[in-house]
Amino acid sequence: MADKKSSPRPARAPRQRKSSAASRRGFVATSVATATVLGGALARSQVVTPSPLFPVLKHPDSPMPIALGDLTAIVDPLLNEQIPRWVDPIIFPAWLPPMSVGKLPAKYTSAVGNVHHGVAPEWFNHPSDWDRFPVQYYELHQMAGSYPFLPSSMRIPRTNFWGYVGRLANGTYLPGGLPPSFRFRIGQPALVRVVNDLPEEMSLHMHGGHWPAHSDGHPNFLVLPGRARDYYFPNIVPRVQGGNQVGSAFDYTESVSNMWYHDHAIHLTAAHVQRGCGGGYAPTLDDLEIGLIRSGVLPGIRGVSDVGPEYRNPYDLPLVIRDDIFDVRGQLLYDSDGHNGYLGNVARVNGLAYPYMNVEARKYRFRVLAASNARIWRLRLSDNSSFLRLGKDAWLFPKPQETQSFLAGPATRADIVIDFSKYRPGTVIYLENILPQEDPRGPDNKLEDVNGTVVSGTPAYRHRILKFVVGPRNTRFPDASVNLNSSLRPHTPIPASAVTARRTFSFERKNGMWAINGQFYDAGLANAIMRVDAVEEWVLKNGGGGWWHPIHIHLESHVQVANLQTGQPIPYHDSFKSDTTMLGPGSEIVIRLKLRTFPGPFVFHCHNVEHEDMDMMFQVDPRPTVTANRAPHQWFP
Ligand SMILES: [Cu+2]
Repeated sequence: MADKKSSPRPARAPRQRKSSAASRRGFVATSVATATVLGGALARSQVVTPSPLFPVLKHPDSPMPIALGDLTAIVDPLLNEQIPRWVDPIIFPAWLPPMSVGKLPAKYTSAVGNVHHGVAPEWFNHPSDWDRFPVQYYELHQMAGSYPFLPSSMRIPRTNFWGYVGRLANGTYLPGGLPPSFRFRIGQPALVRVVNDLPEEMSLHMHGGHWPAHSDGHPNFLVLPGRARDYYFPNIVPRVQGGNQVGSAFDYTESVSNMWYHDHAIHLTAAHVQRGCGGGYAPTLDDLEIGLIRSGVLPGIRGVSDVGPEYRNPYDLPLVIRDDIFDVRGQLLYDSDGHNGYLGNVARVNGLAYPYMNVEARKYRFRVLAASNARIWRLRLSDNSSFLRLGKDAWLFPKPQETQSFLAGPATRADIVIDFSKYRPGTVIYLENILPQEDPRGPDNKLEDVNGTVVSGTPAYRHRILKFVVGPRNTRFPDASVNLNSSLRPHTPIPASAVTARRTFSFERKNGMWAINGQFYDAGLANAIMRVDAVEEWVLKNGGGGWWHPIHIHLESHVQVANLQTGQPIPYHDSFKSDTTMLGPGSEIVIRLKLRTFPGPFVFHCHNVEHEDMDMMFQVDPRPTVTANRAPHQWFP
């Protein structure tokens, strides 16, 4: 631990930047706010006694351990036009195999729960029908590394980052610059031992999941430096009737397809996500979705793209999109913009700036994740052709939607299928963003004007982020059959008659910070208390100022049922299950949700992570019995 403890130098005032280019562009290298955040966190971390169980580790892709937070040498940012395009092929996250299945890994140093932060009580006490398949055991480390994220032709130093590294059964670590990809199966529990090899407190949120409160990445249920927490992911769906009675039917309309993971540490989420602790990808399969792949409806290789250790699906791939600022040394720069939101000037797809991808002339499924801190994207193909959208956030739609574009704010997922078979080999197509945004407040549009499926005319703003080069199709594997008539995941609406309470949450600016109903986040206060299994209707209201707020609710999916601002029907792609609902200026959207299975506390918050950190976040606390106590009814430090 000695090298790690001594390496982060105390933050000091940044040097005056030499060039005026940076300030002209408006994405300034650093700020007092940044220095305060980093300095405070480092100071706190120094009093933590590291556990002897988990010595600091060297990232497998790094020449040496690296400490970030070095603000002693501030240099100019790279301008967007200094980044060459389409130099390197796209990379994809490596799939992390479990260290063992059904038995404790030989390389675990202690039994489940026998780590500093323990394990969820549900690990020891849950209904027997949760476990259809044996437990998959993993170990995930949060550590510093470096990787060549900028185009190789720039001959620039590798970019330092903080990220996630998976451990393998033999005790070695999975190399690579991207967070490894978990692949979960509904009915198969996972136990992920998360070890913090970084000098700040961390919290891991598996976004889109239905988890015990201990394992949900609550911002105060941390993994302290040198410590570990056993995250228990039961990978179950809630029951149709609620409750936890063995044999009571599961609600498979709630099965998730697209989860992702990122940091959620109190007041540090934005800085951690920007350094690389975000954008981890966790596709999840249930019997229905496995059936769609096996029968050739969804892209895959029959007999191979199935569950099991050999799983491989070259036609079903993640595209994790974010925007960042790099300096002329190739290092990430961070500016929270006074906690308004970090906007980058360089688009990255799966970590790389402006990569290209060779595709076959066939259908590809892309699970697109907007993993930006604050940027809102509207993505389309450069020829404005239509493609299919299969789902939003974690869930598949009942049937695909034909679309020419989709809106994706922070944390939004769009599950899409692009059919490249209509192009001749050699054709070049780009994925491009057509939504300009210069201000963290949001785009200069109404939400309704940019959330449509049709793009008419030529957009004034076109930022190409990924180049597709179409090649011939490998005829060994048949193309997928998915089309507008394909049945995907059934959806059962929540009837108005089931609603037992209605609440209004207004997301607003207050004293230069971010509040809900006039209150800042308070870990000691449960802001919404109800019985487990309650069905509620919430009005999510934009409190004004032209700000956009993507609102993320933990624990359960929610469904948009009315738009009180426009009175218009909810568009198809927002009509089913979501975990994040976008509020544009003036938005007032009614959602319904059932809060099943797990007692709280859970959080809900704006997913502009700078807003979340300061302090637009509330706690929802479903309880076995409603009590008058306003403090969260359980707590897991
Ligand atoms: Cu916000």
